[in-house]
Amino acid sequence: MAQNSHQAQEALTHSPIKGETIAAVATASGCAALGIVRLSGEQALPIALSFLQPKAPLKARSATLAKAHWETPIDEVLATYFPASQSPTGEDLVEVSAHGSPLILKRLLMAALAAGARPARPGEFTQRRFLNGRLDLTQAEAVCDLIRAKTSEAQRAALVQLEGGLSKEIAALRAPLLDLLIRIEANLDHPEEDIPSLSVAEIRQSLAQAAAPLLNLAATFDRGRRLAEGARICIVGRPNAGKSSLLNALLGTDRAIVCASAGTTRDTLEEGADIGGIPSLLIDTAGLREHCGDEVERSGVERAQRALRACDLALLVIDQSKTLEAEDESVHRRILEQAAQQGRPVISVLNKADLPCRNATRGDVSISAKAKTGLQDLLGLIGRRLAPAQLSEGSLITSVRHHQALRGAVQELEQARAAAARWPALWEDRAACHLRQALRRLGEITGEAAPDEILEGIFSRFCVGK
Ligand SMILES: Nc1nc2c(ncn2[C@@H]2O[C@H](COP(=O)(O)OP(=O)(O)OP(=O)(O)O)[C@@H](O)[C@H]2O)c(=O)[nH]1
Ligand SMILES: [Mg+2]
Repeated sequence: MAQNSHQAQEALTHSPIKGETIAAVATASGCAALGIVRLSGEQALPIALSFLQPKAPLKARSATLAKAHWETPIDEVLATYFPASQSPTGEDLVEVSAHGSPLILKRLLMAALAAGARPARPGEFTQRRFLNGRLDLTQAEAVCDLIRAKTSEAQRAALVQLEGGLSKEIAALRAPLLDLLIRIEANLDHPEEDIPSLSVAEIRQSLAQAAAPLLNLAATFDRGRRLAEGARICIVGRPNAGKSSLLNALLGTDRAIVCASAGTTRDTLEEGADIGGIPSLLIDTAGLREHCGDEVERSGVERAQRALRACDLALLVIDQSKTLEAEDESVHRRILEQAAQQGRPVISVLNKADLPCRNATRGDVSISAKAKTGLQDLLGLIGRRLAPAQLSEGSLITSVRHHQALRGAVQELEQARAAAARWPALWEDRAACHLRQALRRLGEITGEAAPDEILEGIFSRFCVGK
């Protein structure tokens, strides 16, 4: 291999230096009809032209046919040049679209690296969009969510965020806080001027009014998190009730071992599924007993209980073909009581409906996991329990980071209210301090006040080339 080829290989494996033109394959690995290599930075155009032979000069924002050549011919490609003023990254950008062969794309990338580009870090194109003010942090995060969305609902929520829906809401939440802070600071800084001062009662009321929409937005997190991460649906019940059979029936595959002997499932078993548009994680668990036979079974039961505590919805599977004993009743009661205490929905699923019914337990739905009957009713019920409200048009909080920042801002407002009550003479200083903190927490969401480690963490979640 020629020397520049070695240099390119080195650049592929060594850590990048900041502030240069970056290059990456922007399409997924593997063979495909098309593949794209992107370059962004001051030198994007000359670097691209070092390995491209276009028939005409590259025109801004239009595709030009060119031959790619580096040491030997690579491919016939389409190159599109976006000058900084019209480029998504806010700097010169060239996209080279070639046949989607991993070898072709690797050689195009190596040609770019040999000409002075450096390999892009994960998410660096989006990071440059953010740093160049083309989008704020919530929009940058939405790019990642959009790519990863597993259902149409999750995709829609990410699109609202990408279009600036969340940023607008945060701006609307900040406005009254800023207004309040300005009024308090005007009083503090210019007590001699005749600015009408706020009474303690007024400030307390204004703070409560400002906190309410913050709390409403934070409350969408439960639903938003389910959309982003998936709802955890835990299948629990007594041994042999048909839990693993239900998991298999919902997945449409023989994922879990099913056996006539009780105590087959020992460990928890998780599998992703799309349940009524909501990405879900179905969790099969060991049958619950009050007295466990051995240590493995005890661990299995503990894991089942942990999964139950951490789930969004429990499916309590009850074998309706069996006469219930005292232990069955007490385990069922405990599951229902625990879920009620924690405010988690439970669906009682009467299984084995293909067999004669031998108990009078009232369930929410009757199915046969074996004969696969009643499953549509169950799916409908799951969808309704997980998404009781109609889809709102507004933003949903889907990220833990946004939720924590919102909660933090609400806490600061509560502390400002408390300060106003506790120190009637000195409240203005303290309230102003908490208001500034609340504004900073909201600024973290959009990126105006986000520390470097938050930014690093966000962009490292991206794939290379995005
Ligand atoms: N007739 C009938 N049998 C079923 C049905 N669902 C499950 N079974 C049978 O019940 C037995 C136990 O099923 P599993 O799915 O392994 O039950 P489980 O609750 O996972 O059991 P453990 O893992 O031991 O707690 C197997 O023989 C299944 O074939 C059903 O709807 N109808
Ligand atoms: Mg099982």
